[in-house]
Amino acid sequence: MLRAARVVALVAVLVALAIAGSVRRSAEVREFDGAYPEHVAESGVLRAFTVRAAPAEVRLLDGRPLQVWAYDGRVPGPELHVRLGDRVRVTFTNDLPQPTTIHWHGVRVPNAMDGVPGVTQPPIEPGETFVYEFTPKDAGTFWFHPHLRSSEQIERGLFGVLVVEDVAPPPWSRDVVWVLDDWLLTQTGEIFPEFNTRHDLAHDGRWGNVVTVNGRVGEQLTVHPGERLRLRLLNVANGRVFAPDVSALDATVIAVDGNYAARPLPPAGFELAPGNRLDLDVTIPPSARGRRLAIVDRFTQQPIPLGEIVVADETPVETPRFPSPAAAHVPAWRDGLGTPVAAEFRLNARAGGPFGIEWTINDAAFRHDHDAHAPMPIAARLPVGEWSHLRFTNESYRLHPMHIHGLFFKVLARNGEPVDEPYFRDTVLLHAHDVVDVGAVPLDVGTWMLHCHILEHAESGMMTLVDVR
Ligand SMILES: [Cu+2]
Repeated sequence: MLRAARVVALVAVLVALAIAGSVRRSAEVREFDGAYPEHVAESGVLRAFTVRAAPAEVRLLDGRPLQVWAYDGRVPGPELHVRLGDRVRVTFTNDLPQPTTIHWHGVRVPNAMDGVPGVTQPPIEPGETFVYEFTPKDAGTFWFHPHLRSSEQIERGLFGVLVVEDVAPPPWSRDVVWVLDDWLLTQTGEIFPEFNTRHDLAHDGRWGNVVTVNGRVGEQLTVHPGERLRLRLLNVANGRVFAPDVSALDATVIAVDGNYAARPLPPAGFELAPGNRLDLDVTIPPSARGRRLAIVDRFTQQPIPLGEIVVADETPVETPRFPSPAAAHVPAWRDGLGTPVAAEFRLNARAGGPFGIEWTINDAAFRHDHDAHAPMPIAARLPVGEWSHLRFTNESYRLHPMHIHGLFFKVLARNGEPVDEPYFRDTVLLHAHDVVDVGAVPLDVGTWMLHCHILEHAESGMMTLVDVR
């Protein structure tokens, strides 16, 4: 009798624990409900593109010819525009002297379309063709780039933009992408031919000596007074972080890393690390007629001019009126910080590896190129559709913009201080010795990469996998 009573008590305790566990999980999951979706309604439209990567000569920077590697012979590569629900088919041919892949940064694709060599597909050898096909589930600003020897291939000019438009896009008078980049050139104006140098590895990757917007120095965008435009900023640099000062503009941030924010936000203080996107809703007031509105980078001590919006000296046009689309459901997850940490990623460096220095996650280094004989390690296993509290701990003095494929996450705290960023991210910048807590409800099953987006850090080991099941 006594024994039966004990069994009943034990079962009751176990059931109570199980209920408590599921309630604990589902509080964050319930709050997440209505945020970015598990599925997208297909439009039935197939958008087929061909993209070819090959060496090319283009007139860049100040107009001089430059030997690059390019998608379709242009830098930035093609700007692919599709509408939410459209199926995207990209028939890609590699005419580079190296194997490559394409990764669709920020796009929730089926795992097999993620472009990670040795994990989701074999490298695409020179002369080979690979077909990428997926239906983006989120509207916003995304980009694509190689995921093999990326510190060299992206630096040489391989990057393009994927804009997924809303089903009913707000009636901006203009929709413009500014691709921010920098180039390390030799004295004779060639791309500096050594990659993954000891200097790059010991610092924040390869920082260039020429900063460009859309491949040009001193980008200018001419607009009519009164216009209202969407300006999509994207950082494709290997290592450089930008802090765009847009105070000359009447602008709000409406989307970060693709997805709309919960509300329009003041643009001051945003850092655009490699991989990050920032979408601005810009109104050109009629009073700006005839003026030049400068956008300047203030991340470094010396401000760097990025570009100018040149307002024509003419009769203002009527400003499009519509509510800001920055009205997404973003969970607050105020109690998320108190939940157990499902996985911690400690970021550090040590001597060793083929470059002399290797960057590590949880004391492990992995390189696509040099460690391809071994399976890539899995640093965390996350339950699909459930809450995960993750922590990045920077044990080094360097910058690390940490990027996770296949999911969006929200920053919960920096260095223990709760923060409320009313938006999701796919890349978060850690400064020296930062500890950043994030929360996520991954919806897409797969083995996804987690890596530093300073490409020299990634290339020398700072990459791992998270498995979502
Ligand atoms: Cu890093």
